[in-house]
Amino acid sequence: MTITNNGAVSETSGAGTFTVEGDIGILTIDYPPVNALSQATRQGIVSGMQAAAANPDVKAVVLICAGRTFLAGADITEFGKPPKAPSLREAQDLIENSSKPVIAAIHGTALGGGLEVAMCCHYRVGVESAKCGLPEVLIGVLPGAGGTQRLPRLVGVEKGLDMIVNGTHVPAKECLAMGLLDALVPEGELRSSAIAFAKKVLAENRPLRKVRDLDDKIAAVRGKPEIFAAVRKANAKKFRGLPAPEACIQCVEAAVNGSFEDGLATERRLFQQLVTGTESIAQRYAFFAQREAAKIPGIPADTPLVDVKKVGIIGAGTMGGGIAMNFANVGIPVILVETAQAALDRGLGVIRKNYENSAKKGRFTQEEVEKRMALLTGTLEMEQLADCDLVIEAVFENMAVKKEIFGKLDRIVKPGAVLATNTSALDVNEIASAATSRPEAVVGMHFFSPANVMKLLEVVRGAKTSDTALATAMHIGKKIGKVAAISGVCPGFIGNRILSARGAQAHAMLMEGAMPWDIDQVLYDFGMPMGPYAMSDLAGLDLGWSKDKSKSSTIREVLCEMDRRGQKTGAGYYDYDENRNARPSEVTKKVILDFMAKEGRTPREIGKDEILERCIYAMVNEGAKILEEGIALRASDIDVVWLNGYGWPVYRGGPMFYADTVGLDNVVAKLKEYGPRMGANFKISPLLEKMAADGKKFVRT
Ligand code: T1G
Repeated sequence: MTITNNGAVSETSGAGTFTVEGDIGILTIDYPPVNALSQATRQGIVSGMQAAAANPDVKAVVLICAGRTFLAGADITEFGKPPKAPSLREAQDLIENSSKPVIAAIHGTALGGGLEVAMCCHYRVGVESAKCGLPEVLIGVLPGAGGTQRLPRLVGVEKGLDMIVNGTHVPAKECLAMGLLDALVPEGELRSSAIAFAKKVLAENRPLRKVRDLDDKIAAVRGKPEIFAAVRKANAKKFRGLPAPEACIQCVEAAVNGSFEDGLATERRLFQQLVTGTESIAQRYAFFAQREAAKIPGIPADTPLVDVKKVGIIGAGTMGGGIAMNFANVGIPVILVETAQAALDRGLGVIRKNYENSAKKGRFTQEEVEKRMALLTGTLEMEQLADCDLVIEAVFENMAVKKEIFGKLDRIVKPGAVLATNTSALDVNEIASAATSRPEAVVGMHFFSPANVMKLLEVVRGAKTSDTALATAMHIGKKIGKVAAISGVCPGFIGNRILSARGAQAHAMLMEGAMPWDIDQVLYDFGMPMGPYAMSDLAGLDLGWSKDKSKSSTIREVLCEMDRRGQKTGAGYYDYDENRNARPSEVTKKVILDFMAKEGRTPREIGKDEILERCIYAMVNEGAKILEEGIALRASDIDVVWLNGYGWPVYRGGPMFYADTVGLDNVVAKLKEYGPRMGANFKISPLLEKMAADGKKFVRT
């Protein structure tokens, strides 16, 4: 490492470059894509800090990153591998024990270990668009480099605890207000502003304040265990099955009740427990699987994308309105088309009400509500969509209606636009055939209700869908905050097809002696947010049901005929009290037993293991078929769909990851053991059998 004055650039060491401008040393980390704290990054920090200490001209140091973001955390790919020197702790100690003030200059996202490094600096400045967070809990670990000890000292225990157990990325303005940042600096002037800040610190001879020595904010809650009890109680449901949040809380409790070093020791101990646990391995797998799903093998990396500046949505109902909100949220104008003014007014009214509710909860300012509403317009004339770059059809599931719409879009919308259908199961190829002049422009964009909330977007690739249409749908999906996964064309695509496989087993078991609440309880205990019958009651049993065509041919039909159409009627599979609390129903039980008697069936006791295995392994088997048929590109894409669209517990990785943890040979053996009980039409996937025989796994971790 050779250093010369007047800003001559030194040689780099690792991912760090150290330069000196006057009496300020600038340590720049450049480790694309997110300046993760890899070995090279840690080496860069260590060498740069050593150079700063050794250079008498250097009076203060600015730590800044090149590229799109400040340090975004430890390099997750290094987890589970032998540690490589220098350690993160060594880099942090050089900063925190520096005799010269060190200023962190933050842009993008200072996350995890990145923020933990910044909290070892004496000061932190950031641009307004920056965010800070300790999201380790989201990958099943905890801030393991002093974050649980330093953050509460800087921002207070309650705010620190909230950030740590929720892994939130906090905007710079809030970080300034809570004391995590010392100054906000103009966008595009981070480097110069940070240097000016460093000079100011020197000129004012400000103290070299170590965060670890701050005590007032944690002393304020000493002897108040109720703070931690309240966080545990408030989050019990959300944290169900996840060990990391509880460990985070214990670390912050240690920060309050003990010395800094003892707190660090607690943090280190609990981190080690978590990082080797199956839950964190599953959560880290889910993190990378989501990013893998965004990659489209086989299409050129430079495939041109449609620049989506204006979106048209056909249908301003629940789905159309929810979809529209996603685009308005990111500043993209939307024009909604309806067939009647009343429907249009109702649709826009529901959107406004949703935004107003968010404003009431403090998520939006009223000004932000109005900004979004200004981007949403409506029309009764489809011709108004002519200049849209993307049109999404979100009308009811009727093929004839959809084909008529796509025929019109084909004639109206400018060339080059992407024409998407939000169908949840219909044949995208058949819909595309109606856009006679441009089937290649047609793609499926299957949103999940509520479309403005649910993360999953299934992007359905038709036989003729062009690379541009596909890549644009994936790109815009990410831009509006969705987790997108590609599916081929088949009934139900990936998610609903697997849901049907599970439902078939559940319904079969109803006719063998299990009650809806038995099945729901098993799946809830497994980690699902709710079972199929509670879900049906929530959504309404009468979706797709018609009174005049109903022939009492299924349990669902009979319940609907009894006006037991779910929570909305106070009864469905379950009975509900005035607060919609569910309880098993003797009425439903009798309907089921009568059905069984009619079919000459005798109820049998079905164990919890059988309920779980028949439901989950049927899902795995269907996933294997989806892979065999090329409907999904990767087994991990199937997991991404179920993690983000159906509430599969993240600490179990997804159906395919879970099957690997059980062992595919055990899955196949159980499916064979249940044999005919799985149903006359049930066939074990040849791919699943072969992988089991070959000792293979679906996914790599
Ligand atoms: N380690 C390794 N690779 C990472 C990474 C990380 N921390 N973060 C992102 N990547 C890769 C990602 O896989 C993708 O790769 C590319 O970077 C772009 O990511 C001691 C132990 C920073 C907000 O949890 O939240 O610090 O697919 O597509 O949408 O206490 O990445 O291109 O090959 O997500 O602009 C804590 C995780 C770690 C942050 C950017 N930090 N990352 O989002 O890009 S644990 C995190 C993110 C820790 C300490 C503990 C996001 C982002 P590829 P991307 P993005």
